[in-house]
Amino acid sequence: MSGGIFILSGAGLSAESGLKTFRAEDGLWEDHRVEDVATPEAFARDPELVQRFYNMRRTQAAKAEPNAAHQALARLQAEYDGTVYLVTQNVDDLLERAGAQKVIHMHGALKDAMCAACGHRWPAPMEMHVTDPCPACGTAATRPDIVWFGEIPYHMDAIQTALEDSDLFVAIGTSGVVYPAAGFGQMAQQLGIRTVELNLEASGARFDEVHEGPASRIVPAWVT
Ligand code: BJW
Repeated sequence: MSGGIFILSGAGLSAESGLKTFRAEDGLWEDHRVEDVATPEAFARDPELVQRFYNMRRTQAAKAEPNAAHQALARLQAEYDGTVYLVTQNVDDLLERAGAQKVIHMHGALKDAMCAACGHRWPAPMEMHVTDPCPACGTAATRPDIVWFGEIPYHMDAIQTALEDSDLFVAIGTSGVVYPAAGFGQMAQQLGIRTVELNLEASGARFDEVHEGPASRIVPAWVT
């Protein structure tokens, strides 16, 4: 046992910063389910619609401020006498803006653009369009650097290593329906790691300990 703490966060962490979750009743975007917008097929079918979705999300995320839960996690990472791995499914940068370091963004980041033709990445402008040329190869195949359904999440090797280096797994504000992240808790249990869920409402998955309530209240309370 190394004493590492593995924290997996989801949309519930940023909900009180004003960023919508995906599967709440109000989680639809212009009547689209996330599965209909966040797929390579959706991008191929209607790239401008998908770009508008992410342009809107990028603007919202830039205006949002970290909440008490982001701040508590950054404080925990700075003060804990061991490694706190922050693995997030969120594409906002609110953990970093709260002072967190080395955040592992397994589903990509709104602040980055990617060329679908050559894979080059660069900082995304606030408004992206499919006609924008890639600065490296010149092809007009610009897309947000986001992991869509059917694509392989980022940093899976680092995530596995972090899990193996931890003896506490904490899931915060995630519904636990999207794989592979949904399987991390079970992987932790198989490794003999204690599991904790902090969520507005329990997800129903098996955890050793569950705390219900808004992240801005229960995360600082748990960290203390
Ligand atoms: C609060 C709160 C407050 C609210 N305080 N809490 C069948 C079986 C198994 C797998 C599959 C399958 N069919 C298809 C798959 C694969 C698929 C998948 O899992 N689909 C499921 C829907 C079934 N997965 C994939 O395709 C992934 N890739 C993959 O599997 O590749 C294969 C592979 C993997 C590994 C190695 C090798 C190969 C890719 C998934 C990409 C997900 N992308 C999205 C969108 C892009 C990002 C973006 O635009 O932001 O990521 S989908 C969306 O869901 C987003 C999120 O990151 C993700 C998770 O959602 P999250 O964060 O849990 O949010 P919600 O809304 O669901 O839940 C909010 C939670 O917050 C709730 O619990 C609330 O209670 C709580 N809450 N307010 C505290 N104030």
